[in-house]
Amino acid sequence: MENISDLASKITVLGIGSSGVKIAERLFHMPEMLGLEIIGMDTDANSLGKSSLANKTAIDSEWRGGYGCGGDVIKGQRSFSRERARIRSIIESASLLIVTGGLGGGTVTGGAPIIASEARACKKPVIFVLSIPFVFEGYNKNKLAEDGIKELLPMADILICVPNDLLFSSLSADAPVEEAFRKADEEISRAILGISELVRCGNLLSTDFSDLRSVLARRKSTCGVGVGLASDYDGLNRCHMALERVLSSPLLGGPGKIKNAHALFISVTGGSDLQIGEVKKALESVQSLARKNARMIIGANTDDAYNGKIQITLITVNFEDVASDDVEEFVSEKTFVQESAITASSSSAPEPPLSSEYEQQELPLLQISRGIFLNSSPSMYDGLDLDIPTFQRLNLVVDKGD
Ligand SMILES: Nc1nc2c(ncn2[C@@H]2O[C@H](COP(=O)(O)OP(=O)(O)OP(=O)(O)O)[C@@H](O)[C@H]2O)c(=O)[nH]1
Ligand SMILES: [Mg+2]
Repeated sequence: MENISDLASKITVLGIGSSGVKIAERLFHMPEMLGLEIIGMDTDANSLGKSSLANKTAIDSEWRGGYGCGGDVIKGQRSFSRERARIRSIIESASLLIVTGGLGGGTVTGGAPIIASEARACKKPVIFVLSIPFVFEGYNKNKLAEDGIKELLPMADILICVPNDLLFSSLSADAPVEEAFRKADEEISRAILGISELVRCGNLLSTDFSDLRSVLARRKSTCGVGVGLASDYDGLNRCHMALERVLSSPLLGGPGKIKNAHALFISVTGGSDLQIGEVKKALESVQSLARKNARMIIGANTDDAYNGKIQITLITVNFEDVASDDVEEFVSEKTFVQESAITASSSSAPEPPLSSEYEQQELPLLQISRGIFLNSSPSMYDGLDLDIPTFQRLNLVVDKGD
């Protein structure tokens, strides 16, 4: 693989286990998925049969009889081991493989490490986007998931683990379990779409392939992902809205993840109406929240499937082998970063004043969240969004009386 366009030439998304097939199905029906090869693979013939995926394949049906693994990881491992040749041919025909599913059951937890080892043998990059069970699913499922992560971490190029419990931040307490899983399908499939956008054509701003390769090559802990999609219906400030949604994306785990990341993948995708100013604002805003020496791998695309929309995807990566002085440098910097703040430009951010113990500190007025109005249509009047507090809308500076 020589460059980023080779990596993007055939992106295959492989949904494994009953959960992975559901996520793959959700992705399959998204209008923006064009160009992705989507395959569902499960030991459970019954659940596979119900899927509307065009490309689905029962695995190890001869031995398992199409009954699934019943939560037994060893059975999952054996099933995938018996099908190594088939898995290898999927990997070999892909330029980049994205594997998805929910850890905690037998098929996904047992099968994922086999896919990782085959991808290693083929020297093909593989990204895992896997969910961690809800705590209410019980200790055993969570323990299986934890063991699965330990096994996968040294083998996966990128392992994005999505704790399902994070979804509670965007679910009401009385939501049925089915709705919780539907939400998981939606968030994870959108994240996969965003990841694939990062390595796609990059017709506006091409991802630096050597940077991407060096990040993939390093040992990492699990990664976080945030996706924000906004459309013209969100009003004039759709870029700002998409940024807000990235930061409050349940799968990111809070803006603190950006501050702590050693490397960040950011992709901005829009239709032919995407403005360069929007791309600039998105990139600078994320940059202003990150540590100064964080590696930024950025890409921007236009695609007609996104006409009238803008999608920002952010992946946070933490390296395991970072020297302690690197971390200290960051700790001293982060004191001055506002939690959840989006500033228009990192370069225009004021330097924190050196102050004595008794001097009044600057008021923390950087936060420009729309708060509870985040998901509602803006109240526009005369071209102004009235849900944005007046002092921010008019860019007022508070007089400290100096
Ligand atoms: N996103 C999503 N996750 C699900 C869904 N159903 C279950 N899960 C999650 O995925 C985990 C694994 O469940 P399954 O995918 O059904 O298990 P499996 O890998 O097929 O394993 P076996 O059924 O033992 O063969 C569960 O513990 C849940 O956390 C779903 O419909 N969507
Ligand atoms: Mg199953």
